[in-house]
Order: sequence, then structure tokens, then C-alpha cells
Amino acid sequence: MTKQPGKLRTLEEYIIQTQNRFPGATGDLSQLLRDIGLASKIISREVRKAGITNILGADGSTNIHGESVKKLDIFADQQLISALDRSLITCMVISEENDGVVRLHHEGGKYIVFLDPLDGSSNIDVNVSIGSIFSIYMRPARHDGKLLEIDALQQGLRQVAAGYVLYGSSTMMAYTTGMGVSLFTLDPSIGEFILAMDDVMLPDHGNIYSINEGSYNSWSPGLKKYIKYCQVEDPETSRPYKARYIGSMVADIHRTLIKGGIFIYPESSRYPNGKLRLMYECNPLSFIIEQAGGLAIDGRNSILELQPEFIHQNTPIYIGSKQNVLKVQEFLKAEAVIERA
Ligand code: P6P
Repeated sequence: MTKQPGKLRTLEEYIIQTQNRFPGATGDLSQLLRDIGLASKIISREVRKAGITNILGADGSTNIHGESVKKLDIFADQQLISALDRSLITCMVISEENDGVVRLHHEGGKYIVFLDPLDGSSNIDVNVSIGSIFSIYMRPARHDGKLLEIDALQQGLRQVAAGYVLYGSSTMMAYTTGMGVSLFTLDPSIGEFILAMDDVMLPDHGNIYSINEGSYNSWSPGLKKYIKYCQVEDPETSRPYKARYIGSMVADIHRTLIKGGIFIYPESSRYPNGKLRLMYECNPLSFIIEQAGGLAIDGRNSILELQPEFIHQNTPIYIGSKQNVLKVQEFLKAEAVIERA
């Protein structure tokens, strides 16, 4: 059951109070989370006024995936990276907006941070919710103290913290350090994130499925059968399900965290390895959902157990309430058996 907090608690107070539960804590991770909190407040301010200033629209450049880059993407990337650079505890940043790794000024920093600075940016011009995603790893120790790009290629299981900021009807931050999921709402009148929910747990089953049905023809037979299963009337299992797809992963995952159900971005003819990125979309959001009692798989294996081979790697993802993910896995496995027969 998700606990509603008692007295008003800011993000800063909450981070310090949870840090005090670990006597050996140095305060570095707390500082890193505060840095991200500050940067996201600045990004939120720009997102809110994007319709007024001429910050909307592409700036003509494209990111590593060939997607046109909106000016807010660049602004968000710069704000987050400079916030992390200032506190000298992060050594390297990998972001969707930069082809290679970004080595920060203090190469001795103990953390490696992955960022999707402004996920869903294609929705900026139509005023649909967008979000920032972050994923934090410890830098592996090396005898020679060197920092190599492969130091960033760690399984999602090794994340020390992860979270997102959703710029929606309100600005909300969700994060986890492996001790459950906490949810904060930004109160713009005081410029503080206020604790809204603690130990967030998503429902074990939900009657919402979320997938881009435009790519139906390129789905696997098992996935087609699963979506048809969701659409059959059955009051016993609260079917037919509702279909909800925002096209902004942070918004679709946030709804899944609160209401339950399943979000799917499968492999397809256009995206043979899926469209979404493992390190800065799927891993952090899978950490959040699994900490809230849900599941996240690539169709066969746990997302968090995937061993990355390169920093911008894609993966298919089936993520959400445990029962919903287990059910789609059943359909995918049955298809695999038929194919082998
Ligand atoms: P499609 C946004 O561009 C994004 O990376 C995710 O936020 C979102 O879930 C997905 O792509 C939407 O992709 O192919 O359905 O438009």
C-alpha cells in the first residue's frame, strides 16, 4: 500500500533524512540527487514557458539516432551536465544528446550518470508531457585509476539510484536508491519538491495496456495474440482493457506506476532491437517499476540483467504490473514453442 506522508517534507529534507539511516553514508549520493533536483527545477521553468519564448522547434541538429533535436533538449542536457559537473562527484556522463561519453572536469568523481535529458521531446510542440530520466552507477575501481568508456557498461542491477522528472500538469520527480520509490511534486510557489508518496507500490494487476498499435503488422504472433486477449470482454479479469498511449515514455511509465497495467515497446521491422535505449530509458525506469513491485523484461530476460555492449544500445521492453508482464511473457513463450515445433 502506498503511504501518504504526514508533515510537509521537501526533497532536500527527505534526502538528508534517508541518508542519516546509513551511518557510513558520505553524503555524495545525496548531493548528486540534489544537483539533479536543482537542474530539473530550471528545466521545468523553461518547459513551462516554452510556448511563450521561441525556444520551441528544432534547432536544425540531429542526435546520434538521427532524430531532430529540439532546443529544449539541448537546454536540458546542458543544465543537467553542468549541475553534475559543479559538485565534483560525477566523473562521466552519457546522454542521449551526446554521441560519446562526456568526461567531467573532476575525473576522480565516484559516480557515472546516464541521462535522457528530455525524453518524449517530439511532444514538446503539442504540449504533451515530457520528462528527464537519470541512472546512476558507481565508477569501478581500477589499479591505475584510469576511467574508461567500458566502465559505464554495467548491468541495470548495479544502479545505485535512478529516477525521472515528469513535466506534466504538475512537475513530479520519482526516484529510488534501492529502498523503495518516493514521489515528489514541485510546488512552484516555493520552488521546492514536496514529498507526495513514499514507498510507492504499483497494483499487482492493471487493466491498461500501452503500445503503439500503428506497428501492429510488424509484431510477433505472440504479441498480436496477447493484445487481442486484452481486448476480449471478460469481467473476471477486468477485460477488455483500456488502451492508453501517450508516446512519451516517462508519462506512460508514470501512469503505469500509479494505476498499474503494462507498457510495451517491442522489436519490430523498423526497430529490430526495439526503439528505446537500455542505459538511459529502460534500465532506470525498470529499476523504479521493480522497486515498486512490478516487472520489466525484454520479452525473455529481465531488463536489469542485460549486459550492455555499447552505451546507446536499444532493447525491446515489456514493463508494468507483475501479473500483466507474466501474462504477456506466457504468450511470447507459447509462440516460441510453436516456432520451434
Ligand atoms: P513511437 C519518444 O521519442 C520516445 O523515445 C519515448 O519517450 C516514447 O515512448 C517512444 O519514443 C514513442 O515512440 O514510435 O511510438 O512514436
